[in-house]
Amino acid sequence: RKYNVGILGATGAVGKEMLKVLEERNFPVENIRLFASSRSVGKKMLFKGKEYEIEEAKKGIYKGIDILLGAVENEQAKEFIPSAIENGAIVIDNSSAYRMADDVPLIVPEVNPEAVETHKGLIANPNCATIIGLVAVNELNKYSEVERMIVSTYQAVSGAGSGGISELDAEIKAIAEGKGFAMKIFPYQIAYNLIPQIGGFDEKGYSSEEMKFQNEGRKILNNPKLKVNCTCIRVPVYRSHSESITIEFKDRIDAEKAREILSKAEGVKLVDDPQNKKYPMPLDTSDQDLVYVGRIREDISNDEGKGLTLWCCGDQVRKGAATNAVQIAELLIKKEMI
Ligand code: 11C
Repeated sequence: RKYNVGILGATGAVGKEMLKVLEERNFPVENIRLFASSRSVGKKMLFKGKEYEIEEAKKGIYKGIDILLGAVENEQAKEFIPSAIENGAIVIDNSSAYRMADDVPLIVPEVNPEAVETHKGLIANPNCATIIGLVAVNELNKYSEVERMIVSTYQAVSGAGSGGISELDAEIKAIAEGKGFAMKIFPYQIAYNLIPQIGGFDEKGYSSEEMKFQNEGRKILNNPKLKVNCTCIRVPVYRSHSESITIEFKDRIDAEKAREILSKAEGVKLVDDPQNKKYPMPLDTSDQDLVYVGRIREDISNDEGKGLTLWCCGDQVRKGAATNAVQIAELLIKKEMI
């Protein structure tokens, strides 16, 4: 059987990648419909060599769509998704609008595929840094429960959409030419800089992006006691997010055991031979789906031998967003839920 698929926000960085991933993975598509804002109406996008015209996203026009992949901001997600569900579509939404709702499963297919069985028309795709970090720790968590994580993220400009990529490019060019430039997406110059802010800050001084790792991590790992202290940094890298993660486990674990586990973990590529300069780097993980994990070492500040530190990188646009969403759609088919 083939399916009628829609992409809401088809012209953005994630929407474009969703179309590419559907084609690459040979997803059983009967027909595809592409939705975007009125600005893009009439433009065309290619899918398997055929041109498809972009339609304006509106309420009430989703009849006949089996699966709608959402790649719009929260505001548009809230405006259009209820209507798509009413029209009979199963929606897989990449925004954060519904992630923490009780009746909406939040899924990383390598981690909690069973959660898909509880869906009521809407499934949420987690935050990109959370997906990448959880793919890295998932199998270790099965060996011994993760109790606490200290995470620092190094997030690519693509996390802010295609505008983030063009802003970095424009700044590098303007600086090389000795010209001035204006910031639109980021609050400060991102070229040759780091910005320790992604999202707004709460009363304790944590940014919204930083709290997603704990909140979404608790839901995905089904561990309401999980503690995560996260610092999120925007870095001048195009599209792979990187993370330094120090993990505190329930039981003792050593680096060798962790390497053995991660060498077989789904969705992971172990790249861990620092003596020979082999470790994950964001350029190496861009434009593919695996999360690379390396620099695995015992946490020398954990006297009980229950701590590990690792470094991981993953393509934010793909595994952190588009691929994860398409994998959820594949899960629906595999489980005969559509
Ligand atoms: C960023 N991770 O890098 C953000 C963008 O929760 O899906 C995605 C925010 C989210 O800016």
